[in-house]
Amino acid sequence: MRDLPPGQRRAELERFGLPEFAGRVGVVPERPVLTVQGAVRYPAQFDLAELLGGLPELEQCSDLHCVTTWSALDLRWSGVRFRDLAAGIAEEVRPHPRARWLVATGLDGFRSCSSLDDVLAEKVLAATRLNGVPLGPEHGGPLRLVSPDQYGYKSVKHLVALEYRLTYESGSAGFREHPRARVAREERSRYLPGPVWRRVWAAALPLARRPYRARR
Ligand SMILES: Nc1nc2c(c(=O)[nH]1)N[C@H]1C(S)=C(S)[C@@H](COP(=O)(O)O)O[C@H]1N2
Ligand SMILES: [Mo]
Repeated sequence: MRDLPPGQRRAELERFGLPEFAGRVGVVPERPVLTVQGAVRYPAQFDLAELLGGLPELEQCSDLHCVTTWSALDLRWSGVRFRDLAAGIAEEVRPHPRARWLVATGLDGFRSCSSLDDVLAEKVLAATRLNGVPLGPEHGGPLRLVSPDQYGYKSVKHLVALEYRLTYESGSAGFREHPRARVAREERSRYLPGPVWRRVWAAALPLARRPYRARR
C-alpha cells in the first residue's frame, strides 16, 4: 500500500467541488472552444478539437487529493500534456513576458489560479478521458486539468477559458485556495498552517459532499 500524503484518507472518486457549484452544470456546446485572454498580446478563441488534434496523446496514472482530506488513488487519465497545449497557444496569443500566473475557468464558472511554474510542470495533463472513457459531466468533460501534485481545486473541470496574469488572484475558492497548493507541503489554504486546515476541512467534508451526493 502506498503512503498517502499528510492528512489524507483514501476514498472512491465521486463528483465533488465547492458546494455552491454542485447545481451549476453547464451544457457543453457542440463545438467546444477555449478562450485565452488576459496579459496576452492577441486574445484568441481556439477550437478545442483542432487544438488537441495536433498533439501527442498520452496516458498517465495519478492520485487526486482534495483539500478536504480525501484522496482518490490510481486514476488513469488520458489526454495531452498541458504544457504542450500551452506552448501552441502561447505562440499565437503571445503572453506578456512577465506573466507568471494562469487562471483556468470551467463551464460552471469555477475559477482557479496557478503559477505558470506549477501548471506547466511535466505531470500536468489536459485530460479528455478517465479510465479509458471520455470525460462526462461528473468529472470535467470535455477537457479538464489534472495536476496531481496540487490539491484538487487547481484541477479545473470543463475547461473553457485561460487568463494569463502578472499577479496572483484567488479564484472561486477565495482564501480556501492556496496560491501554490502543493500537496507534499500541505499548502491547503491561505493564512493558517496545513495541519490546522486539515482539521477544519475534514470537519467540513460531510457538509460539502451533501449537495453533490444529493444530485446523484
Ligand atoms: N469546473 C470545476 N472544476 C473543479 C471543481 C468545480 O467545482 N468546478 N472543483 C474542484 C475540486 S475542489 C476538486 S476536489 C475536484 C473534484 O474532481 P471530481 O469531481 O472529478 O471528483 O475538481 C476540482 N475542479
Ligand atoms: Mo477539492
